[in-house]
Amino acid sequence: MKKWMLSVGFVFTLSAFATACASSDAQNAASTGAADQAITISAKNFEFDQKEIRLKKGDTVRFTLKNSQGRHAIHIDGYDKDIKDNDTVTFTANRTGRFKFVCSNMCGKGHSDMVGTLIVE
Ligand SMILES: [Cu+2]
Repeated sequence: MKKWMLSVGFVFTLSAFATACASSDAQNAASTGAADQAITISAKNFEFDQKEIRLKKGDTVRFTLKNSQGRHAIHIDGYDKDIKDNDTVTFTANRTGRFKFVCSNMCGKGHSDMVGTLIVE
């Protein structure tokens, strides 16, 4: 009898766990969304490894910045997005055009050379 009660308790605990995990997965999916494109930009003194990024209008993009040297950040004009080092920003490219992205962290003498273009077609 005791053994039977224990196993019922165990199964109940397991299913409660499974429910909790499933709902947090659903929340994660809702907050991060499914990205059409994942772009990682690597920055060093004083350039980005990608100077031109092309997206299709409506694409959801996950932008990640990794600094390999120095301290840089990215600001994307027109979309008003800021990405810090080791940070990922997700957004939908819902405006077409050419948008400048620049280093937004004063990093040294080559700071103003750190520019690129995001092209949304
Ligand atoms: Cu800079």
